[in-house]
Amino acid sequence: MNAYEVNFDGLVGPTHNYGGLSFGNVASQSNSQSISSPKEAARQGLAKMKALMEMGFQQGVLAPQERPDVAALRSLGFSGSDAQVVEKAAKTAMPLLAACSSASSMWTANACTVSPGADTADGRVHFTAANLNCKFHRSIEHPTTSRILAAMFANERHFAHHAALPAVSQFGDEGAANHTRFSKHYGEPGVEFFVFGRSAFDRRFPAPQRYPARQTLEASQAIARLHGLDEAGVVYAQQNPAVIDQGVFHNDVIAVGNGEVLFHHEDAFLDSDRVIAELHDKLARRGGRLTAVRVPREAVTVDEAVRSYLFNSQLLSRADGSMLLIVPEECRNDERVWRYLSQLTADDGPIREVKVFDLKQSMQNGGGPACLRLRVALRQDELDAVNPRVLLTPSLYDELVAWVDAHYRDRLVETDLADPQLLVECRTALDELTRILKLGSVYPFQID
Ligand code: SUG
Repeated sequence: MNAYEVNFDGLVGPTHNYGGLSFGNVASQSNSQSISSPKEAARQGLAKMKALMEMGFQQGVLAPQERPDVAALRSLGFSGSDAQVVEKAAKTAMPLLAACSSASSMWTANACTVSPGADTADGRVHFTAANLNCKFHRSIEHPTTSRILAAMFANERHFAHHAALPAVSQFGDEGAANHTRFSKHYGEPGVEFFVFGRSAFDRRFPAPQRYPARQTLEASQAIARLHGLDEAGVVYAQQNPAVIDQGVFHNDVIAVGNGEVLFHHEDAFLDSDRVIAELHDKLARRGGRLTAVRVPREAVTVDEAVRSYLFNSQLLSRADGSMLLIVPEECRNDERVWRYLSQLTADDGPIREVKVFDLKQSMQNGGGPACLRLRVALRQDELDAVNPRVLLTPSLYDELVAWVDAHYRDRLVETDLADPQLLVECRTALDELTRILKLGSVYPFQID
């Protein structure tokens, strides 16, 4: 049976703004309070989705969240009508309103961790929503994420959904941004690679000194258990704490893998040789042959990787077996990174082509091409069980662009978040979106 990797890209929400909310994410901090354009951001994301669809890849779309999150503000003690809640928060606690207004769910690589049916004990595709509990503005995403995923993957025979792990730092979980799956074919058993930043209980693992390590070993292990993964097909690796301290807040900022290929910086992992050897052995036992494309620091420094987001690229398998790398424009603007990429595709390796996309609106908050998508490997029968309205077609693309143009603002700054009209605009837009994508009632304003 045919099997595919389907990329579900986050549709950027109407409140996209630069709140400077993510300590440890260099772009988020350095663009704090810049003027954003929600309309442009959403259009840039949709343009990438359309381009991939036109290249013949399976492309889906994941809906944004209701923001400002009035329920979260109420849980923090703001009261009155919804407009009053927003108004009071703006007056007395602007940072809280900014956090509750973030459009951060656009980075769907952090929505959940997915294990394909070929890897799990019960043969179903398993999803665990990420608790994202390292940052308040992201920790409020998972309840709605779970409802949206359940509306997209609604067939219990094929799909199993798990609630987010306990929301404490010991189980800090950032979803697929720290999870990679290797396999010879998407429909066959593969190797799931979990990269963690620290251990909650085992002091032998060194922690970063400057910036937080968001993912714990214990969270990754819990997900492997929940998904029913066989140890023979699981590899754990510690991210190098030194690179976290240089701004690599997720593994997907320093490595990307797909099929039988791992594209990584030489400083990405602690004990790198052992990690690559274990991946190689376990994949070989699954009938695959790992190719590790290791980028030396002489060619690209960690700092250059963080600035250009070279590794936050999408590594896609083409029909002829070769691979295509989708990179952000920032890679072309960096002379050394671009030179490296030109050399990479000229060599005889697996990556044959590079395509560049303008994702500046998302990039300025530290979200590149790979952050914007959630990968789900599906066999044909599983793909047939997905809510068909969330799979991109030329007509859905047109509908979504028209929807963005009708509802999104061209420009947003922090003081606009205090405008109660913004809340009304967002709810009107999302209500219409749930009809376009046939999601049912997934937002708090539709349920409560
Ligand atoms: O969690 N930025 C996100 C970026 C997530 C990128 N995702 C992956 N690497 N997979 C984060 O740090 C910034 C929001 C702000 O500052 O307004 C933010 O949340």
